[in-house]
Amino acid sequence: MEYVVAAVILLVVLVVGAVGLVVPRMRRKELPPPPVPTVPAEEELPPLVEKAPVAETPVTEAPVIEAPVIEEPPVAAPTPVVEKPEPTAGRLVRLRARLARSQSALGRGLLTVLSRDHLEDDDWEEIEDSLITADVGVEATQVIVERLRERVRILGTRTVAGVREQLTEELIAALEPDLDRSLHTAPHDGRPAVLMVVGVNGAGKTTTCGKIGRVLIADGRTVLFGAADTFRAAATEQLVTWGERVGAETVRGPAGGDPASVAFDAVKRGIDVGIDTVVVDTAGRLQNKVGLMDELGKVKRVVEKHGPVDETLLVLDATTGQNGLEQARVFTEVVDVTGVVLTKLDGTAKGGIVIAVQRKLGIPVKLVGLGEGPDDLAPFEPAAFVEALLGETA
Ligand SMILES: Nc1nc2c(ncn2[C@@H]2O[C@H](COP(=O)(O)OP(=O)(O)OP(=O)(O)O)[C@@H](O)[C@H]2O)c(=O)[nH]1
Ligand SMILES: [Mg+2]
Repeated sequence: MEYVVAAVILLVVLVVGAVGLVVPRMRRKELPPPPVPTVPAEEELPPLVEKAPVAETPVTEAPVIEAPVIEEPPVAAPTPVVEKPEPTAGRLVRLRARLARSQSALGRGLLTVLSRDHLEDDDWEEIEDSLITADVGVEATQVIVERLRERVRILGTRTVAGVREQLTEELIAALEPDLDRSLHTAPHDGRPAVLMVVGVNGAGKTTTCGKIGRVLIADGRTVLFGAADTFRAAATEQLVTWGERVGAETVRGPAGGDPASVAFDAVKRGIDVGIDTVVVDTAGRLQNKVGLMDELGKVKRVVEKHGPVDETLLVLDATTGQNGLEQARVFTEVVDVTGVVLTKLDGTAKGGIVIAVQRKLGIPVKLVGLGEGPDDLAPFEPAAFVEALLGETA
């Protein structure tokens, strides 16, 4: 019995011992796998951290950085709204160069004739033709050529340079250099100067209002536009756009409204705000439409309830030549025109129209338009103009 008990105890000890050896081994076998994936996982973390926040985020953010760049223009847009005009000094030189180019036909024609040794009757006729072709007008041409012939005869001028000099003098004389070409734009009697701009459709009235405003503002004046062209909605927008460009407020009325009341309101606003110069744009009117012309007269009368209009500028398209003159005359009968703005001289080789306009209307050409650009407006100077007209004969 004792042997049996001893054998059982021994067996139990052996079994427990065996289990104790096997189980830990099994546990060790099972355990290693978990730590293996865990450790490498932890080891891989750093690369993930590097990739995600440091390397990849900036790449993802790049377009985000670009976005504000795209959004910036609207923020920057208001800045160029008021443009700075080119200096007036350099402008005249540029305009003269452009004028000289367009007038070269007249210049070349005269050069050919003037280079001949002796000027015969035929030559003088050719000079006449050149001037008439250049829109100087028959009447004015005859006067110019007659005087020139007389001077050449009396002075015995023989050289081309001599004849050219005398032709220059005659052309300048025909342009009546002593006429007052100043623009009355300065405020007076505690109220703004008032400019009215009139003329047929498409002559360049609205553009001229904008260009004048720009020059005045460059000179330190305050300007207000009155959009009294209520016939076309686009006309008002066109003037408003110019106003924004040059830094002038625009008083406008309802489309199809009464132009006279818009003009009245514009001048009233100018007085209230203390503006220096009010520029009133009007609708292009056909000279044969009596009703429209009457209305133009009304615009002026209504504005004059505030005080006299300082300048009424008639805008004429130089490319319409002699025909434009007939239309122009009707305006001078309706409103008291104080000056002519001859536009689009860059688009014609017939600069002589300046002479014809002044002669026929008896009104000084005060400004000339030489292009569509905002700075393409110049004060008219007879001597500089004739030099440019004959530029090629020098
Ligand atoms: N080449 C050239 N074009 C000009 C000049 N002045 C004006 N223009 C152009 O002529 C066209 C008509 O000008 P606007 O100022 O609208 O003429 P408008 O007299 O106000 O016309 P309406 O309002 O229709 O009567 C525009 O395309 C202008 O850019 C100029 O001196 N030279
Ligand atoms: Mg217009």
